Amino acid sequence: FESSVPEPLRNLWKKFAATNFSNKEQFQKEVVHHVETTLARSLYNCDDLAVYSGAALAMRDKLIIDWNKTQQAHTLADQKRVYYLSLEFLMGRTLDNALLNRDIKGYAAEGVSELGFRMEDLIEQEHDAALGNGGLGRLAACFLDSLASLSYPAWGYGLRYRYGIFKQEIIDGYQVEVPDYWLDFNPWEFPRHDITVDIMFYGYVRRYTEEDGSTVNIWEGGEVVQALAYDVPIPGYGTSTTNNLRLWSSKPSTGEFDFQKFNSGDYESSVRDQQRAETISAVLYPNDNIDVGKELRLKQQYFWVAASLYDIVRRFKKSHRAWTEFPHQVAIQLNDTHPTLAIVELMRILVDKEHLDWDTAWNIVTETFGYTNHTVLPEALEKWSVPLFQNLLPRHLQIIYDINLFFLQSVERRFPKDRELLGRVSIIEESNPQVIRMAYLAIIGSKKVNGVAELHSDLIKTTIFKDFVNIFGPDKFTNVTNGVTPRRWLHQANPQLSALIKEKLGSYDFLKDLSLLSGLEKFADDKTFQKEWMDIKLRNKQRLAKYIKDTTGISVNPSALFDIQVKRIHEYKRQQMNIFGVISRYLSLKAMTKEERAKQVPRVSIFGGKAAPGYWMAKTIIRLITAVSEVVNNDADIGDLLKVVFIEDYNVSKAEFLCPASDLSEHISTAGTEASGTSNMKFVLNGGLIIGTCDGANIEITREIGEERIFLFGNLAEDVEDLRHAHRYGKTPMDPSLKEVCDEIQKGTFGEPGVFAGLIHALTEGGDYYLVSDDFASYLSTHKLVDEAFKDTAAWAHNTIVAVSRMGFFTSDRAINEYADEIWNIDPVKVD
Ligand code: Z2T
Repeated sequence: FESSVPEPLRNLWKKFAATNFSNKEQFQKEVVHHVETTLARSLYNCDDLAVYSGAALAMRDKLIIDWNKTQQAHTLADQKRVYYLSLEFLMGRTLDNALLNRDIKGYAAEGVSELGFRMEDLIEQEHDAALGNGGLGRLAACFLDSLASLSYPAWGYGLRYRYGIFKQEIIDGYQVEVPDYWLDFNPWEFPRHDITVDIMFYGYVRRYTEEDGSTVNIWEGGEVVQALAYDVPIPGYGTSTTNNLRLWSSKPSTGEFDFQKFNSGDYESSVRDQQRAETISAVLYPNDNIDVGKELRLKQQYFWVAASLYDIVRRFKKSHRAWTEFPHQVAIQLNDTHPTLAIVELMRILVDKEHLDWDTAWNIVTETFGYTNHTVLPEALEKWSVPLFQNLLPRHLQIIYDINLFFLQSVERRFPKDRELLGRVSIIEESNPQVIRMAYLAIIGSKKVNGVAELHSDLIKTTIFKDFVNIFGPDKFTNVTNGVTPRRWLHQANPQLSALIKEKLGSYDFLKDLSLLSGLEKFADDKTFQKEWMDIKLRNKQRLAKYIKDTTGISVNPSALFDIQVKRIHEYKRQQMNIFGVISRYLSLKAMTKEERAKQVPRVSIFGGKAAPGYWMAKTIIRLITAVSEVVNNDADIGDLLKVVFIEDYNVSKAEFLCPASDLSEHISTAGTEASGTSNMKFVLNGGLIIGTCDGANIEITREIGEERIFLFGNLAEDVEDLRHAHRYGKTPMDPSLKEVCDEIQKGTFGEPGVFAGLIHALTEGGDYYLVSDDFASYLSTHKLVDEAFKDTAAWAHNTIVAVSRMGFFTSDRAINEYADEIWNIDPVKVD
């Protein structure tokens, strides 16, 4: 190692090397120390927040020591690293997770209890780190946990948004967005004031000819903004490996902050410049599966990509290897197309700055990148307007044109007769204005392209990327089915269930190797075990019932069937179908005699999720759910038989207590639209069953757990096109039960019907694009099967135990090992 401390003096450093707590008393000492010094509080001036902060700071110290050790081990090992580029990391809370991953929660909880506080209360003080919208961002967080737990040398790179996903409030039944300012006190990040990168925008390209006749392109004259690194330690489970998540924050570049202006009294405009720079990392775009094409978003993407690549290249250069070695040292994974500019930026670095010839550079680039696609929805595929792009990144546009030219030339040579092919696969779409198809650029610049569940990976090969399979051959396209981390989504979210499983299996090894859950299956018919299993479910439901009572005033019966759909609100996810189904159930109950009603299974229908602020239909769906809940919950005829609850501000920490409390969860997207889904995995892992369509990972869950343990319904992906076509030609009469529901809404049962006209219109004149009517009858009849099945408690217990015992495949550890072996070609590094 290089060091600025001369060899003979290093012993003093070693003598005083940072140490950290490893038992209860030492932990208490650190907590009190931080409360009294770092926080300047005392025993006489102390509350949950102060003690949470003290505990978090103590934990941070511990993590940072392991972090240092890990980074040194990785440098020494000098192996290939993976860089996971994601615009979203939906981390949730850290304290509980860090305590559990380091296996010290037991004595830490005891320690704070002796100081007069309860660990559960402290944990609740923490603000979620909500730098993501939904599945894509949470997947990135699960992947970081697995990368560290499996000891892979890996870094995450993202943006340090000042405002994460907005906080949702429900006011008079409508969603209202409130800013989520989360950085007030964030003990989990370390600013690295020495790690900064200047990033340029706008400007022009100057081209000149060198003495040897070669042309050189220089991008210059633009605006400069500085990227400042913040590091977040990522502790693995059962290892001291602590990886790094580096988040970039924007500020005015030191050269740029105009002291001239400042000193000459133009204070206001110099402050404006500062604000302009800070705007870049100010706010997360709150859209899940929708592309809006705003300039600021493109600025965010380039800012983050350029800073990250600069950092990666700087680290590579320290090893003094030849450039051609780059792909042996570096794998870069593109989480969707958001970081696709990295392909172009690396070309610019290699060609314009390092003066490599184009072909050498292109070979390096195409050996380095992998691209994960997360959606086939056309409205979500990123396309940048060429004029907008040219103005912001003129040199990058030239490079894209060159990549496209060479690509199209090679296609033309191989398929000389297919004239239309070139237009179809061109990176530039000849629309008005022209647009850049980012997915095509990502495919062309990557070594491997993967989808996130089997059906989805097949669909991208046969639909949106069909031509590219022809051009590059099928081996470039692969599948890595998503997974979730069992540390957060079982051990942390459901400690009682985790402890019961440990009791049966003999150890917590299943948290490192989830396939060991298979050892549970032999207890599936054990009556005492079934009872313990269902008692835990009941306690989790009681906890949720209490939360619902405290936050909404609604009383729900914990022995009712808890039916939960929590995810971003989107027409393709079909929360509208769920609430129409609830209305239908309500109408049936109303039509029953008292005697008939007495035989029904009581239900609690729970919804949660955010609508993108500009997504009017999604907001209308929320309004219908809240309107139905107001009517149903206050109908004396109905009582406990049906309750409808909308949980405000669904986020990671709420998911942690919702997943363990479900009997049934809904994953009911129109077949072929949900790439994978990951909450489906979390719910089954926590002993719930699923009602779902043949879509995304539901299909693989069915294969693993057995079709007798999942309530599948609805049309198949292969039939969707024809069904949509039939709607367009007016050949599909509305399903009669759905018609009744629509009539009831239009009668005004749920308030002014005009409010919901858009929803009805989408089903009728709108052509029912998401096939609600086509699937409605089978949706309702499948819910009847659920009711019947729920009456047989022993069979239900059996099925949920068997299902959990077969969920081993859906750990993110398996997914990460597949990426490591098939895409990145990386090996773990031992740190201890
Ligand atoms: C997102 O959460 C997902 C896909 C996107 O495509 C964008 C966002 Cl923000 C651009 C989700 C998928 O909808 C979901 O099916 C999948 O499980 C998840 O990504 C992780 O792959």
